[in-house]
Amino acid sequence: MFKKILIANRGEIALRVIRTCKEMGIKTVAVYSTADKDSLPVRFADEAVCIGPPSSTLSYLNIPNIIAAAEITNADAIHPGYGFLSENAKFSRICTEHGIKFIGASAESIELMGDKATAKATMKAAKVPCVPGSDGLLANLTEAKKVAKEIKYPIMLKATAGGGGKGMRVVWKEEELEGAWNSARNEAKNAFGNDGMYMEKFIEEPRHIEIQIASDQHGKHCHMSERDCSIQRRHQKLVEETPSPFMTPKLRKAMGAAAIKAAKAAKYEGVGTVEFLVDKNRDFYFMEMNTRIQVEHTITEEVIDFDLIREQIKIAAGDKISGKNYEPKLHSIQCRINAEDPYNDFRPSPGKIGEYHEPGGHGIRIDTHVYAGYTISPYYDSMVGKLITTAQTREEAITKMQRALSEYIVEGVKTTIPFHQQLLKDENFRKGNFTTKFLETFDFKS
Ligand code: MV4
Repeated sequence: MFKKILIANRGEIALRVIRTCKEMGIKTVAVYSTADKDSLPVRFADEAVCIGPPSSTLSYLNIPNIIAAAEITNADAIHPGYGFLSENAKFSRICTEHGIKFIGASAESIELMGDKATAKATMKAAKVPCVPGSDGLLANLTEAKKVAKEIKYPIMLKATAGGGGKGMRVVWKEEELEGAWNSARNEAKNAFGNDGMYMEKFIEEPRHIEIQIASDQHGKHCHMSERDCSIQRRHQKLVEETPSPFMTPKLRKAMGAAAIKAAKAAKYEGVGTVEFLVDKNRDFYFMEMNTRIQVEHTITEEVIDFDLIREQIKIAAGDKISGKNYEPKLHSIQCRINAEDPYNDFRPSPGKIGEYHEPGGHGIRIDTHVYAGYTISPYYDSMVGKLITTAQTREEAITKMQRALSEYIVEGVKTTIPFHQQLLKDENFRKGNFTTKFLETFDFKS
């Protein structure tokens, strides 16, 4: 097992990793920017190294400084958390070259899954269900027209370097194709320096359901049930839950098996997530594979009673997994509490937290790095904390969430708490009747 892990991240996930390391008897090194010198990860880690000024590019994305911090502290592994360098193939490779274990995917898996057209071709070859569309990249507009005619409109153009909705266009009829083709390619070129495009049939009103998997270094894989992440706004998840209210035992079995096929095809090692689109007929299609621990891993931990960070560290150290799959035993919901103004287009609301009180009691978990007097910096994401409730049934988990939200006091910054309170009262949400389009029409009142 590792003796010392450096956490190349900040905020709640850095704290989350430190907590598990402490329980495993592993020493920890926090790295921090000058903006985070008073943070809890810095306080609770065994050692802390400043890696630069507030700007992420100069600190949490600064590979030479992070590697230097690992070398001077003698860390034998690096945990990248989510975001920042967690899906950076170059960083994974540099860690390996320095004899430091990267607690995440290999550079090869990251590269393979990072290029969406290649990822999809790999999945199709492995017989993972994929949305009908072009075979790999489209050579030109003429080919795009031809493929669209074959699969029929509406179609979606997608940037191969994309993700998060950038370089993506829905096209309803041929007259609109040329304009969409040009603007999507431009956007992709500017955002990623890569304008490769592929095409898919547009799935109308899908659900976003993802499967948590784990794969060890010895060829064993398992799935750990699903998370429904359909409640998103501009590709930002706001609420996640497991089980999905749309799930059936038959669908879970099929999606779990497909996720394991995907992990095998990617020669995956570590914990990861296979994202699917699920249509109204419960047909499902591979969307993307995330080669990192995700923000919403928490709800999976609650329903299968399992520490996913511990699993991640054990797998990285070479431990074997049993290969048995996990079934959700409870229902868990996570509300992301962000320092954003839900009444003002969710505009970030950084600043100093005044009074602060967390809800508590049975079935409530809060993963946060904030405290009374803490300043939420404008340099990083505006998460205040993740509020998670777990109960026997969905109804009880929702009721518990409403009770918890009513006790959560965060003064000094605007938060998404009032948004969650209204959402949880919505009849369709309560019935589990929602798709990824839900928030487009959700009538949030000030
Ligand atoms: C789609 C789709 C419909 N049909 N692909 C959005 C982000 C990117 N990873 C893929 N996305 C989508 N791909 C086909 N063929 C709809 C979306 C989509 C979406 C997916 C999941 C969660 C929220 C979404 C919001 C808008 C569009």
